[in-house]
Amino acid sequence: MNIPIEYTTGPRIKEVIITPIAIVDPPLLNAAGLHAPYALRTIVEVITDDNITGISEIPGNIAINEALEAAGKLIIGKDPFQLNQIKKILEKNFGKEDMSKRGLTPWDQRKLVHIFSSIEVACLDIIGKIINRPVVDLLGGKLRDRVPFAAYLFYKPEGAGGELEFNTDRNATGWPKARQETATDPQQMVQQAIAMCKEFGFKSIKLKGGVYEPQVEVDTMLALHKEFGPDVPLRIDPNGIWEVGTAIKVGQMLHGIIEYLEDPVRGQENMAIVKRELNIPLATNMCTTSFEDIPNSIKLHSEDIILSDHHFWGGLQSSMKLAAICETFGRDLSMHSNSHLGISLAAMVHLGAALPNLRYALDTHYPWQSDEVIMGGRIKFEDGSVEVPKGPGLGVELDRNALGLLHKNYLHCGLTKRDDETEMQKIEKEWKFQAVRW
Ligand code: GKR
Ligand code: MG
Repeated sequence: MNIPIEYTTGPRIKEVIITPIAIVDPPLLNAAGLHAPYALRTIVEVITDDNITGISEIPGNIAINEALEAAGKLIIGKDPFQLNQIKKILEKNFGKEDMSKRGLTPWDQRKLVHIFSSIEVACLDIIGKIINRPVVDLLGGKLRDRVPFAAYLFYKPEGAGGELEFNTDRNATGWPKARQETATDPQQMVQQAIAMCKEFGFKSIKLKGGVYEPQVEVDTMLALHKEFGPDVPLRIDPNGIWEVGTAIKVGQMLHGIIEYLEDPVRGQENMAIVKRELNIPLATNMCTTSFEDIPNSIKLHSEDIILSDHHFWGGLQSSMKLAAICETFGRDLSMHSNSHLGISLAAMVHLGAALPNLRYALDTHYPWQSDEVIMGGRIKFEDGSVEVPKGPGLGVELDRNALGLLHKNYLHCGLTKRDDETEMQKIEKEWKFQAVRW
């Protein structure tokens, strides 16, 4: 008989606290429009009856936060070690989430994956603190001490985000200066890349495309290649906005200078067609985005690299499960990102350190942010990589003062979800999001 074990001793979850925050975000352009002056995140604290607090961070969205409030109530009294049981409880109450709920945006809009990710990461933080081990040890242990990231370039108008939207600090130098400058043509993008790589030491570069006519973006890639040479791997991600024919032409023009092409088109079928025509690895965080998508991905060979994201794949342990699938079927695994702070970064680093194969540097938006919500301030990058935090659990602690201020930002900014189309219409009235544009 299948009787779940109920341990009579050990910690129980007594409280779940959900705090929405708004962090300053520059006006970055992408296929869906423009980033708002603030990016929303949600900080989750899970507290046990013996007062151990586990923390996590997920993308902010009022509908997800409301569902998370309800989820928090369901897990009161549960043992934080029993993650399988917690998952079942959540699945039972929220039902299976149809993939259509992901939406057409570059980011994932499903609720359950975010909810489970936030609770799982916070519980792993608790478990790590109880057994005095870093989270990476709960994922099978560390295979590297440092995790490499890539420079993530964005076309953008002038501005650094926040209250001073589109204002600039005239005294800024180095990366803080480049971060606020206009970058809309190939030479300006090269300058952005030079400043970002100098500050963070990145050794590979990603361009967020899907903003301009494909030829402009190809010219940007060629200019980056000319500046950085063959030893700096390049990638471009138009978030599925190209037609199949366009993607094939762009791929041919960039052949030999890119390490992979990310989501050139929408859908696994189209990705498979593009893949057959080009001898370039394809990566995705848009067409194979859940375990349900795996069988078809394997059947069609829609991509070579899955860009996982623990916020969207249901947590760190699920991401390890995905890593095993990738290893079995000869796929690579790397990581996707959205605007984020140090709790998410710490979780990504623990996961990155445990992944069996890590051929490609991970994505991160972190250089674009200036706020932080953890003690000790911003996490340091050296030579483009981040050291695995050494303390127990995630190895980062909440800075309550910063949390309070960032929550105030949330209350003042009036944003409740990410809506890049509306932001874009503030500078180009007629602009409309198109899932496929060129
Ligand atoms: O921040 O504008 C952005 C990106 O477009 C982001 O939303 C994507 O989800 O970085 C992401 C990606 O790789 O597709
Ligand atoms: Mg992408």
